[in-house]
Amino acid sequence: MKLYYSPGACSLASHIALIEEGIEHEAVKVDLSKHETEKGDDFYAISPRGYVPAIENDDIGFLTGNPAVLTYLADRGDAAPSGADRYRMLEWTGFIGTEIHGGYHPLFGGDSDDRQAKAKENLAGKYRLTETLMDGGEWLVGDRATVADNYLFVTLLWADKFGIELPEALKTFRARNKERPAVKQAMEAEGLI
Ligand SMILES: N[C@@H](CCC(=O)N[C@@H](CS)C(=O)NCC(=O)O)C(=O)O
Repeated sequence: MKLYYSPGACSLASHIALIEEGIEHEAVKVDLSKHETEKGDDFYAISPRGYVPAIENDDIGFLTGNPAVLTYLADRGDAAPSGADRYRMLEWTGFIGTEIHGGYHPLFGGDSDDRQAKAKENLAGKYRLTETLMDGGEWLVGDRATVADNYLFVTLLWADKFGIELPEALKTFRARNKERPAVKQAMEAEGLI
C-alpha cells in the first residue's frame, strides 16, 4: 500500500495506523507548499483533491479523506471496533475532522490576528467539549486506542505549536499517545522526533 503524507500533517494519523496494524506500505512524502512529491511529481496529477492523506492499494484504488482512509485502515487490521463502538469511532472522526481540524484553517492559512485569536478560542472550546465527552476515559472509544485517537492526537501536536489552551486531560492524553510504539515509529519516520 502507498501512503501520501506530509510530515506532521493529519496524514500522521494514517501513518500511525499503518504501522500499528502491521500493514506493509511505502510512505511517499508530499511537499504541500508546492503540491509535489519528493520525486518531483505533480501531486494534483496523482490526486486532484490535492490533500494528504491519500492511499493507494489494489483492492480500493485511490482513496482520500481522513474519515474514509482511517476507517479503511482500521478495517484492514484488527483495530476497528464493532457494533455501537464502530459508529462512535466514526462520530469522533467526523467531529475531529470538521470541528477540530477545520477549526485550524485560519491558523494554517495565516489569517488576520483577530481571526486567529477567534480560532484559538473556538478550538479551546472544542477541546473542553472533547474532555467532557471523554468523561475521564483514557481513549475516545472503548478501552483501547482507535484511529480516532490517532487523529485527535495529531491535532494536539498542532495545539502545542499554535499555543491552544488545553484541558489537563488532553495534555495527559497527548503524553499517553506519545508513548505508543506505533506513534513513536511514525513520528520518527516523518522526521518529527
Ligand atoms: N477533507 C480532507 C482534508 C485533509 C487536509 O486538510 N489535509 C491537509 C494536511 S493536514 C492538506 O493536505 N492540505 C493541503 C492543501 O490544503 O492543499 C480530509 O479529511 O482528508
